[in-house]
Amino acid sequence: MKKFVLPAKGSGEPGLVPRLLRFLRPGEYVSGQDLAARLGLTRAAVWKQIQTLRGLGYEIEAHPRRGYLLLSRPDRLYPWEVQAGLATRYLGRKIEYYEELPSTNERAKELLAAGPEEGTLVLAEKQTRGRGRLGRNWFSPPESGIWMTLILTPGMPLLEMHKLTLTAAAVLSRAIFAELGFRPLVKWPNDLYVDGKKISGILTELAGEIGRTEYLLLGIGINVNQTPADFPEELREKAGSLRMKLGVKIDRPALLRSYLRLFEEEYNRVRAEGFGEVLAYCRRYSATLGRQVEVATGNQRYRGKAVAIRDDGSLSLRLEDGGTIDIYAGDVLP
Ligand code: BT5
Repeated sequence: MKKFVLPAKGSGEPGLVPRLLRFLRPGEYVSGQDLAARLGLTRAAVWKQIQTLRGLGYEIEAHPRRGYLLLSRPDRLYPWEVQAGLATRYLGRKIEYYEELPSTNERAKELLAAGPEEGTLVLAEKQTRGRGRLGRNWFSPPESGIWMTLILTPGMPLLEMHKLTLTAAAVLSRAIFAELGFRPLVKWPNDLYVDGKKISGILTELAGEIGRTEYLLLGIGINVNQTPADFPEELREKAGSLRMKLGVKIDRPALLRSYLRLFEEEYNRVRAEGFGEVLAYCRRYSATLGRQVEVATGNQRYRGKAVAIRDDGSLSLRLEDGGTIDIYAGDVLP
């Protein structure tokens, strides 16, 4: 398990990496001497750090007279890449980053014993046992998606926690619109769809004791840069990615930053004022409302028309016998 936790400012490795990167710009040579002076290192130590950066996938030209030139950045969600220009107060201020994990939600659970700060983010380039709801699998190939878990302490009653799933979904749709210019639809209660294909799923888990929910683990999977061929046969018809919609490769750290910023804002608002705005969004950009659907909840199945998302976030179905039922958690079957 290869891991980087972004350490306190400037201490040891990879603490120097983000500092060094601040001085390396594409199209501009920086001399080793300059870097050494700015970082308070010897030139030999700078060279060593440059080698570390190269090992992390940064392409850097070393010219004997002119110095160093950053040629390209790797397509990675390194904490310092995500945090460069991150405009949040507490979300993503602490990041646990892994090349590979069984599941970011599982890792987040392990961290709970140490009492993590609210907003701690667990990120993995690849998951080997990514989880969906109810024991289903979440396909999480390397370096193409955003597989993450946010650790939150919402201090909300247990029965209201499902609101945060909707909040997470609505805000992700907004962030994608802000960054990429198209708006995925929210499929109640936890998915985003683009052109009829699922591009994101959310797995919310609670941890704590009865009557006192301490932590909410918000696990979010976003298909960002997959091509159709990257999906296994059984998902090819139903899964999509943002790149498949846009036709170009997408900057994952930028999208993640935008999401964290918008989510922090909305999460603060939901806690202070309620989730009226989220509801309005989910109703307006719904993949579910107005459709004949079948919903599985517990071991029951209901068929009917999805007529409303109620103020408490439940989905209201008008059943075939004319009655209505409000559902708080379930699966809308295709
Ligand atoms: C979800 O479950 O949609 C929640 C997925 C949450 C994944 C994140 S990734 C980071 C964090 N760590 C984890 O271990 N999990 C969370 P559900 O509604 O049960 O949907 C699961 C179903 O979606 C599967 O049975 C497949 O049919 C389909 N599926 C699996 N992988 C997919 C993918 N990458 N894209 C689209 N659909 C997928």
